Amino acid sequence: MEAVLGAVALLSALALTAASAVPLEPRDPLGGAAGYFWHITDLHLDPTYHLSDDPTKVCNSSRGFPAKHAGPYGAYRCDSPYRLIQSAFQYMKDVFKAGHQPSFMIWTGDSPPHVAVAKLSAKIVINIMHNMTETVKENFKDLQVFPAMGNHDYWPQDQLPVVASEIYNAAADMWKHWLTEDALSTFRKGGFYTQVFNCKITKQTLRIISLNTNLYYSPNKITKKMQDPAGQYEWLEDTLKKAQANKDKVYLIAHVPPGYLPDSLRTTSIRVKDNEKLVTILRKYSGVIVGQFFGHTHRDSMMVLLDEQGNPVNSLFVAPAVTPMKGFLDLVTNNPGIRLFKYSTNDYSLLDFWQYYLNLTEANEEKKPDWKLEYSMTKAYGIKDLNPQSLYNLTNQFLKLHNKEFQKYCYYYIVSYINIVCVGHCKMKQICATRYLDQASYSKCIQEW
Ligand SMILES: *[C@@H]1O[C@H](CO)[C@@H](O)[C@H](O)[C@H]1NC(C)=O
Ligand SMILES: *[C@@H]1O[C@H](CO)[C@@H](O)[C@H](O)[C@H]1NC(C)=O
Ligand SMILES: *[C@@H]1O[C@H](CO)[C@@H](O)[C@H](O)[C@H]1NC(C)=O
Ligand SMILES: CC(=O)N[C@H]1CO[C@H](CO)[C@@H](O)[C@@H]1O
Ligand SMILES: [Zn+2]
Ligand SMILES: [Zn+2]
Repeated sequence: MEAVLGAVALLSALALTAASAVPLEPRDPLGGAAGYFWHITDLHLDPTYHLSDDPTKVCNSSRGFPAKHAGPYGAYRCDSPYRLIQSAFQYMKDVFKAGHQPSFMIWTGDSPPHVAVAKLSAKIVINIMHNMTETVKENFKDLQVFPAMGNHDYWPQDQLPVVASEIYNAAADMWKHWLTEDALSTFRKGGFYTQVFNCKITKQTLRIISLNTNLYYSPNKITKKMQDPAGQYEWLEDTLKKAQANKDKVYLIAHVPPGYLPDSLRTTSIRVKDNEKLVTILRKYSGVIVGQFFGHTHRDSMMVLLDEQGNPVNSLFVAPAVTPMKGFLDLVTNNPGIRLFKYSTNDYSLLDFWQYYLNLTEANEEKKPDWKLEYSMTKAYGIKDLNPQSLYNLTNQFLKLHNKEFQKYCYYYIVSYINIVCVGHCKMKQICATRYLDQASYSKCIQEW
């Protein structure tokens, strides 16, 4: 984040106000050709959050740093107060008040707060995951939810194991409500599963694959020397092969994304060797995978996977966090965000998404959580859908000097937290990360910039 921080400046020329956006009108006839699903991620509840005259005492997640401008809905230096999460869920229900319902929700992990390992325990982590699960269930009674494990959904954090464990078991019990016995059986052993989404509108089968990419995350010491932790690669290939044979369509969901981080140079989110392996599998089965959804970075970004010939074959989306905090040392953070996808009921291809957000500063000032539409992907960027070719063409636009779409992309990257100027190395890192997911093509992009 340092480089972006260095380039922080106000862009007065840029008219990027949320007021110009048209909110989703739930009363609009859907025409029968589209369905909707929510994507929420990185809730990071901090149960210690409370208003205090001493800004260092507002929340344990600020780690003793002052949480300035703390208010009832949170602070940029703290993880989420319960009230913030409730306000997000309330807004999500309001969007669909008029009758239409979303088909399902994907939830890509990280419920506990960013606090020192010693301040948590397996019991506390399970309690917080249970609290978040119950809160989702209470708010969305009949909604099918597909969760994925995050690196914080474990204790000690990041150390997700390759065998049955107390926490996998506890999560499986909590999520019984949503997942089948088959799904739970692989989940209990390795934190991953696959399950079909039963849709009454279409004969096309949608298969969800919830991958435990925390097994490939570099801070995970258990899996460091393993070729195929928990046999997940073999299982993934096998699952994709069967989906291909059955002509299923697949949505892949996971917490930690593949590819390169858009704000640090030459840094993959998962280990380099695992990134290479995963990208190879994703390319091989790009014909069955129609969407990929991740969290973890807390930022709003997209990637388009290219095949070996450089053709765009898959669209990947990283949704921003509900928590406004990234790490206690990160000064540029993000506003809280939630995302609604629109898909075609014919083939589950992605038509659009609406990114909603809470201006936390404003919410605290007004003491009212006024969640709003931040942008719609197709309208903001002038593209016709979210297919790989559309996203690839958009990244071509980004390359141009002073490109307006790219300036929006950088603003939305941190959920309209602050206007940033992203040029030079900042732009290079962002662009190379959007379209080059493997080491060779990414290095080439950096070298030739
Ligand atoms: C979750 O925790 C909050 C406090 O952080 C509490 O108010 C709420 O009742 C809890 N909900 C459940 C379902 O446990
Ligand atoms: C958020 O609210 C603050 C305070 O009202 C305001 O200064 C800022 O411009 C708002 N940001 C956005 C993106 O609307
Ligand atoms: C992408 O750009 C190419 C070349 O400009 C154009 O022919 C094609 O129609 C565009 N495709 C989409 C989906 O925007
Ligand atoms: C702000 C806050 O609630 N801080 C708590 C952090 O955790 C310790 C215990 O480890 C509590 O004593 C503090 O009150
Ligand atoms: Zn997180
Ligand atoms: Zn994470």
